[in-house]
Amino acid sequence: MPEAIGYERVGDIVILAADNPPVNALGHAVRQGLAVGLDRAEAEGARGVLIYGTGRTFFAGADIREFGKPPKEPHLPELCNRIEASPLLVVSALHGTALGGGLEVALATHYRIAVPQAKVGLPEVHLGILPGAGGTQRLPRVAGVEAALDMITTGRHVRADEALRLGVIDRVAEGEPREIGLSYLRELLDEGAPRRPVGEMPAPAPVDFDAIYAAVLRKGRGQLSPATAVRAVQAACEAESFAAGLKRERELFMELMNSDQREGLIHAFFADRAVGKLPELEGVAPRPLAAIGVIGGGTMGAGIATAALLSGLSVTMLEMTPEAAEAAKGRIEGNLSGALKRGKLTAQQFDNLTTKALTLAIDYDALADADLVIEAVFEDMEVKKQVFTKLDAVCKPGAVLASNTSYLDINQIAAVTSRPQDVLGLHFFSPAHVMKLLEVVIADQTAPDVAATGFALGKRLGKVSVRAGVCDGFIGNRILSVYRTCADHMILDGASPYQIDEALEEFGFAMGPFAVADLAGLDIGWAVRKRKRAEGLDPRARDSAYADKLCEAGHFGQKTGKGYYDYAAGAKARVPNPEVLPLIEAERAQQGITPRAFSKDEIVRRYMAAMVNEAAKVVGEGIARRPLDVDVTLLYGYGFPRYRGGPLKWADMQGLPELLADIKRWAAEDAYFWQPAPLLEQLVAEGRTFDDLNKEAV
Ligand code: TC6
Repeated sequence: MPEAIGYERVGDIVILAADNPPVNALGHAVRQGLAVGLDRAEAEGARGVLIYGTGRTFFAGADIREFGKPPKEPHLPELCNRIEASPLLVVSALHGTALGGGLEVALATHYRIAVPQAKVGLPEVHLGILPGAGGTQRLPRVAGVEAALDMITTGRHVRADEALRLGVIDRVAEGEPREIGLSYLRELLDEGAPRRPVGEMPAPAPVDFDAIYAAVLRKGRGQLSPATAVRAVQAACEAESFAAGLKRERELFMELMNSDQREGLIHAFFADRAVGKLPELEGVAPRPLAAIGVIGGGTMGAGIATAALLSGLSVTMLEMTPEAAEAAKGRIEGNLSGALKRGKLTAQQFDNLTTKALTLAIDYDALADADLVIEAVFEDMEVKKQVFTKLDAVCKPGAVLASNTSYLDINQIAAVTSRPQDVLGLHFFSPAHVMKLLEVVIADQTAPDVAATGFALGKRLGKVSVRAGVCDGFIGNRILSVYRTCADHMILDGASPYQIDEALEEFGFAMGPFAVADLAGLDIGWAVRKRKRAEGLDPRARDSAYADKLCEAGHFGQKTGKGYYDYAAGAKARVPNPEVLPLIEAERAQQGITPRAFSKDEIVRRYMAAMVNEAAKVVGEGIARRPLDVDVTLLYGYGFPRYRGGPLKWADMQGLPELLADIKRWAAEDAYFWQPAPLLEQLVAEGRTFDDLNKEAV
């Protein structure tokens, strides 16, 4: 008997206990252990079998690391059918997270009991697949089509009380899974309860699956797995038998299993977990964090303060005047009232956060006791230097001093203090209490425990933290500025902002770059352009002034009601602003450019090649440690479609030689912009991929 499943006999009951840390994934040894255990229980004349998991959870799903490798028997669907067909009474006892294949095993048992804290779900769609071990056939039979479609297409985790209401489980009880499972099974045996195979239950009545399929497909913005799962649930209702439904589920599952989207989503799953693992910080304890200071209460500072308050930190908000401090408090209250409305905060908690945990101040001395201070003041080096000089004078020894700058050189900022080892960048994304990404920017002299404190803060705030090195724009904004420039070049050469947005939204971006610019505020890009021109542009760089003219006319995007789009009818009903194309045409005429047509395919290819090429430079220079750090940055901060895995995973799947060939071809038109990244050239020459680099770095 493989060790992954323990076999224990208690009277006429056999207990099969999974022991496969950390999450009892249903890998080969576990599946085999369950099958062998069941055979033995039947051969030894037991009357009932209890399945549960030791450690922190019931089975959290199939072992994702086995995907893409040759499958080994017993396969999970057959195992589920085997469990269901057992002549013994089989019960599962759930705790932790019974997810994916884990819930499918539970649905194959005849009765299910769970502890109140347990959660169940079929999150396979987030991995680009669908529940392929009978979940799409069994769940609608126990919970009804509507609930099954909701759980399967959203992948959401359902708490035990709701699962009980929906009929997914049969009972909720306090206690250890082994004990509650045993007493439930004993009770069922004593009362002579029958086996209850879900596969023998009647098929549910069909609904309008075509309409649901279309709605789910639209909502998924190109992601196929949720919509394909609808077709599998349809088979539960319409196939001529349970077995025929299972067969259809299998076919649809295999279609998804062999898709690029599955590869992209599973890459994203592991990249999420790898990004915070930094060998250089292993074993380094972060500094204590209880009270933080935030300087500047604009949108960004208020968002950071909100996130910190929600995580239980006390916050001192420093502003220039009492009026500005009150305005900052108003912004924080506005942010928190969202959590209040959604029921995430009680009125009492809201009051505590805004009165007790938040302190307003206009004097730097108020920051004397802060463990960590984040400045979110105006994006100007001189202003930042003044702030850090003052912080150096008042903050206690060992306090971490952080800048939320999105572009500026943290080394220069650190140099004005007497303690550069305590300084780092913490680059949040707006709105900071909502956006998941945090770039932890490590400067030349940042001490390891200061870096560890940056990551600890990110974890506490529920962020996905990525380590970045110092350069103009760090990982995300540096890459953004290059692909945005590529979009600007396409506009000069003949594409329209609307065509570009449409092509990229079809590719899967949440919003196209021009819609994003309108949302962020066109004044931001304007300020960056002015700064770069003041620093001196390379004479070979193409520049254009049409976007400046839009700003000069007072059009800053959504906040002024007009930008690339006109928002008179609301943010969602964006319509092209008629002033934009004439400005572009005038610019082309002035630069002597004859516009040409761009296909959507060319737009995507150029935009993505610019992104990948700069990303390769960012990795090659060590600004990002691994390609996966870039992928995670773009996924969480820049609306990159998760089902494509991130730009460098996408590049691997496209083929690096083809991408490099495109870049070299375009270099003939603009050798300055299209300079191939040395790392990309190296990988192509060696026949390797970005993912090879990820694997070597782990
Ligand atoms: C499926 O079931 C398909 C069935 C059909 C078949 C026909 N496999 O997230 P954490 C690892 S699809 C392998 O940090 P948490 C994870 O990589 C599956 N490994 O912990 C990490 O490893 P590391 C459906 C897995 O407490 C460690 O476990 N199920 C798997 O924050 C700890 O993970 C899902 O999609 C796995 N299935 O969250 C559930 N799961 O330490 C996916 C985790 O080496 N998992 N690992 O980095 C989760 O959502 C979460 O892991 C969690 C625990 C909620 C279970």
